[in-house]
Amino acid sequence: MKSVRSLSRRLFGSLALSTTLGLTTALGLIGASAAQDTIKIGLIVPMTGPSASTGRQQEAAAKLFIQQNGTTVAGKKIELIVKDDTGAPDTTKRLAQELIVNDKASVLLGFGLTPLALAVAPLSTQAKVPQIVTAAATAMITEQSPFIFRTSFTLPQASVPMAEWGLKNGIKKVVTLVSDYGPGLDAEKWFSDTITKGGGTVVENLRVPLRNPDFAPFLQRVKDASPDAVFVFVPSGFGATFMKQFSERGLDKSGIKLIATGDVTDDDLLQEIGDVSLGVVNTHHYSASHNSPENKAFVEAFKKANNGMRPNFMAVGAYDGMALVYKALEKTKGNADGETLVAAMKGMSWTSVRGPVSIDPETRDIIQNIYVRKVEKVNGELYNQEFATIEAVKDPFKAAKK
Ligand code: VNL
Repeated sequence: MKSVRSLSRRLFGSLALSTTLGLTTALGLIGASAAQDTIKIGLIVPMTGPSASTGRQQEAAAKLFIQQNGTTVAGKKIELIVKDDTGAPDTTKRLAQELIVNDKASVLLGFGLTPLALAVAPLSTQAKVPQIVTAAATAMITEQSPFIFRTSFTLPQASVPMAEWGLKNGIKKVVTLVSDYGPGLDAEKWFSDTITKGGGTVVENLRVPLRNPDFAPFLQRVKDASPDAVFVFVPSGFGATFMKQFSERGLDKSGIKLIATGDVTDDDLLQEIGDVSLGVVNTHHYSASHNSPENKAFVEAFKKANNGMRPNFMAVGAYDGMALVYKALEKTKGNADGETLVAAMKGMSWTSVRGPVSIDPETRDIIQNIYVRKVEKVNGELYNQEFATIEAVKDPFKAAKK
């Protein structure tokens, strides 16, 4: 636990975790959930604050999944309990405790930002309750508890293919610009290392505070360095602010190419970002315009149920998190005991709306395609149009340790 706390401090300076020792006894008394007739699933996400769009998307997707797949699995009734942690780790932790101890939830889903996922890791270990991270994407999260699984993605998974594309497309001199916390540092490291190994140079690594970011001074430094490209990561919900300042500073007309992870050109914000995003090449695991029958049906149903809202990668993370729980319960014949569910979830594979996915049995992280996309207009609307696929990508951070 000590290492989780120090890592979390390092990743998110000011927000420290408090100890959970007092809870150990209470959690030790739990374990009756296997015999329950109703299986409770807790979804903890930010529904307010700067990451509210993540909560909105994830709640809508989890509800759509239940609407489409029914409220009964293997003879057990499913109850979804949604909680708003406002993006504050202490709140996430308190809500997780309440869901585990009072509601006897069998599984927890959600975790909109890395520090929120880390705050719950010691609880999932102690209570032996599976914690499915459907949003946060710092690579090391899944290492913090043997009960953590992930259906979102990792930043190394998305950033290495972006660097490889750059190297093949004449990008030699780059500046990176990332939000200064876990996923940003992952994006910076894996993109920079790949570019450098391939013979390119990284002239500056710029880190922008996560909270209330002012990109202007950093964009000036990008301009002054005049690289071939600037590689950017900001979390879901922050892309519009970044792109606005990018064009206000004239970077879109500077000849410096903008490349990014798909978090920046998030489907949820792309229309709002507008034409300044046209032509931006980026890498990610999901686009609302992914061309498959499963995705077409998903996007249509999601929009219909949510006043036309377009699903983004956060929606898909939660939709697949629910799919993982349902599939595991089918396999265990409705047994929701934590260790039984963990065993069932390892190695699970299915056809997601993003393409084929599986859960790596060793790391409990998702293995999935990463797509190279370019922002284009399709019937008057902006989309990340996929034009190349890197198949079955494992998280490079864990693969490198072997
Ligand atoms: C994280 C990573 C959050 C990627 C994001 O959006 C994202 C995280 C809220 O790990 O905190 O797009």
